[in-house]
Amino acid sequence: MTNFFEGTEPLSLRWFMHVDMDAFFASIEQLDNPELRGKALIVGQGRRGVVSTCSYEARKFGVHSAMPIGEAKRLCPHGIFVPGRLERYREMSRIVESVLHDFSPLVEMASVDEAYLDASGMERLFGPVEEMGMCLKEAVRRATGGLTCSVGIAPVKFLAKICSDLNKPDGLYLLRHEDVPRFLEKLELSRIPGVGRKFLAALAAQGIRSVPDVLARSESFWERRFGKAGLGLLRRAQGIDGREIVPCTPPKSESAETTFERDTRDRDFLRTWLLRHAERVGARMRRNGLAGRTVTLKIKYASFHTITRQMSLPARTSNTETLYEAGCSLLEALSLEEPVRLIGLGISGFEKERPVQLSLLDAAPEREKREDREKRRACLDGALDELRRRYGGAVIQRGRLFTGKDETQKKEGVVPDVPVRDRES
Ligand code: TTP
Ligand code: MG
Repeated sequence: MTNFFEGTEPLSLRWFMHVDMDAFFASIEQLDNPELRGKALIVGQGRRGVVSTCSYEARKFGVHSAMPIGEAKRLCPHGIFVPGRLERYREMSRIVESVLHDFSPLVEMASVDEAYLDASGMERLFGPVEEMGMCLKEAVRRATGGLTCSVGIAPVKFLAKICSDLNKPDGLYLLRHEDVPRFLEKLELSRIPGVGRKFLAALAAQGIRSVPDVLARSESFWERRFGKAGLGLLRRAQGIDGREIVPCTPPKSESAETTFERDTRDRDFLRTWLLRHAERVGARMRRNGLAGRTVTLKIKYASFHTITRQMSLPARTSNTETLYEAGCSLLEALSLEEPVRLIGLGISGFEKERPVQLSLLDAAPEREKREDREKRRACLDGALDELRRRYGGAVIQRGRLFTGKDETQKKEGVVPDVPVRDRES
């Protein structure tokens, strides 16, 4: 009988994967604007600002992150300088994150462009861990429309991170368990996390310049001389890192609320604000791939008395219009005995978005109608999100946001942009 696991790593082996996008901000700029491809591109804010990052073409001239823009201009006068679009980078980051979740249930986003995954025991799904890494790189490339990343795979977290940097860009480096001692022996101390310039100088003053030098000293030496940092270095030099993946927990609810300059009983005005909140909350949910079921209306009266009203939708949604309708029906049920000072709209009961669920309580024709409507709304939201992503939030506005009447609105009828307080959470 053949062994089922023949040819694969034993399942008990731990594998950590570190994924780091290549020249992240600059690559996104080059992806969105083909004219920038192959050019020395520097992303950084303002003439007196610093470089956020630059393309690999610019790195050849010595430009790097955190360098003053002025210096980058001196080193690379023909470079193209762009200010950067954080919102777009965050959006890409979320796309990458969602790809990573297809490869492991344990994903930790360590920053906007890097993540750790627990890749242990995935052989039956993806084949040997190296193949899983290749598959993941391809999936990231496809989902982002062409961005590359570099992957490091190792038995512990800190080694995985070091490895992802070794074959950049578009690299993959696998450090096998049996190769760890040899790898560490040759590892420069400055590559070990926690070993900065000062620590390095202090070590050099003691004649400690390599991992074997570190291992040659006793635990009590490290504790006595360098305390916690010393013991930390000794552990790393031994290849020890007990840190596990800390998965990011998605938000449990999304909401937006506004306090008005003047208290109001004008229902049209309040509905207009509900639509605005529904747009913001809906857009955030769609960006995060979430859909919720419980809609909450919050009202604070002039006396500061605050009430909330909730309703449960027949199915999870992230559609602006559906949220808005739910908010309006909750508002309709209120008598507004006092003028309103604040209105808020929230949604909870999240789950990752998936096809609309069937409900046994829903009569079939009704359900079909609702599902149809939800699909149409999702198309509209998708189109609006895309337009705003490309051309900015102000490029397109729902008609109703122009027509709500209230004396606090500007002449052209637009809801004021900056009320007293505006909050999202
Ligand atoms: P990094 O992963 O450090 O850099 P990178 O992705 O641009 O390049 P590499 O291929 O070497 O990984 O950082 C990710 C992003 O974070 C980077 O694109 C821009 C931003 N960033 C800053 O804004 N300031 C900084 O000082 C650094 C280091 C990064
Ligand atoms: Mg990077």
